[in-house]
Amino acid sequence: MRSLFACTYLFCFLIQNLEANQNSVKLSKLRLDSLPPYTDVEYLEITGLAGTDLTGLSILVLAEHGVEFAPPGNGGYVSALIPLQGQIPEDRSFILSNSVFFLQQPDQIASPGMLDAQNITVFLLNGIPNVQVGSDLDEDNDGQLDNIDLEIFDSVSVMWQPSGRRGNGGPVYSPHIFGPMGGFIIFGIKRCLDIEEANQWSLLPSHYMAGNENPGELNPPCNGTICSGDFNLDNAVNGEDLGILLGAWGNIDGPYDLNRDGIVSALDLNQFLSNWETGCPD
Ligand SMILES: [Ca+2]
Ligand SMILES: [Ca+2]
Ligand SMILES: [Ca+2]
Ligand SMILES: [Ca+2]
Repeated sequence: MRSLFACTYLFCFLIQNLEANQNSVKLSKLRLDSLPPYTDVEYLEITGLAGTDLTGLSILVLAEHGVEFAPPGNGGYVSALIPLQGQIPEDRSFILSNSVFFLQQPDQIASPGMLDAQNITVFLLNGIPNVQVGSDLDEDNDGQLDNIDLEIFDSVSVMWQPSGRRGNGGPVYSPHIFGPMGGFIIFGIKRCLDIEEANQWSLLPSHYMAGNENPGELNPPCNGTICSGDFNLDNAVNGEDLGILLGAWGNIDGPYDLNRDGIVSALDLNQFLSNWETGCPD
């Protein structure tokens, strides 16, 4: 064990600056709609390092404009522009919602404008663009925003119908697209924080209710059964896993952030070392 402790100290000097910073901020949950009875619930959750000041960032939501009967649908309409206020709380989960939200107090009250049964795009931006709600940022509906420069920290599109389809089928504007799901309405999505590289999202349940989802808490790992520290899934925690952890040093989130504080640092190395001999539970 002595060599392991030596290893701990060796890497202590590598402790990352844990100061909150806006580069860590990203979208983590979108609740667009719900089956009855809570059909008005809509919220958007943002995560990042605890204490990060959100001043100067904004949420921009683009949706469709009614139903156009000639393809391609009419997308790119601004349905919400929300300058963010406050900071990422200790639980690393900042919730923006309209006031009907009841599972958890919102950190900021505003309507996210994520219209039901449409193709929408949600941007997390650095800065607050000079656009108005209701204006069309893609007049030729070619899927490219016209004459606007956005500094995009993060984005995701929820595609209900394939773009170009007659009726609702407007273009979307993020490279990260969830859906379509064969015409089924997508009520909400949550990000897989543990497989960050792939920018993966998974489906939220269609009913908004306690026990179905966890607004105000970090998303559970999508990989589920990985035991803490067995990164290569060979049922042992050993040197190979250590190499993987060190290779991810300083990463924001991802599967190697064992204590889920948002960054891969000496705290995770400590946890890894304490699991070294214990291995995976049966
Ligand atoms: Ca365009
Ligand atoms: Ca348009
Ligand atoms: Ca392993
Ligand atoms: Ca960590």
